[in-house]
Amino acid sequence: MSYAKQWLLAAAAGLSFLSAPVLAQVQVQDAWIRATLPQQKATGAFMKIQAERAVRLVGVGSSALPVVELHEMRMQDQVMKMRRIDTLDLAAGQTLELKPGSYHLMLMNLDRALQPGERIPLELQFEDAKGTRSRVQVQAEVRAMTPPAAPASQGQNHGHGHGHGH
Ligand SMILES: [Cu+2]
Repeated sequence: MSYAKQWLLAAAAGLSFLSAPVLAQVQVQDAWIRATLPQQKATGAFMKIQAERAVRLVGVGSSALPVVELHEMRMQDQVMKMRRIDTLDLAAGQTLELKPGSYHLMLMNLDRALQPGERIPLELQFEDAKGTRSRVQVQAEVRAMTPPAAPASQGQNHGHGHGHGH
């Protein structure tokens, strides 16, 4: 599929006089969401974003979730703090990894548990230096992650929580 995409980009570059539709200059890979427990209202979504040209991430959303925000996490006075940010700049050629403990999408006000193996559509909106906007849609896979500490209740052993991704 990436071959086809590269071919399309090359074709669009070669045929630019044909007012071709704006093609995304951004690739999103390895998008995943941390699975939630039934009462859990929020979780994170993570991915790798690669921009061929400098772009700004200006919007995030999902047709399947009530609230999606862009967040950053950073150390502040030796405490990890999370806050919402409106935009995120990517330099040309940069691959930015949204990952636990860093930038992430925050999925909030969840009304149901997100189960491992589910696929959830996420949409990112980018703006380039000319102000042209493009959208990238991805299907993020929900993955179970080993909790940092075992809960005090009786342990349920799910044997599939050890994947560290590819
Ligand atoms: Cu967050």
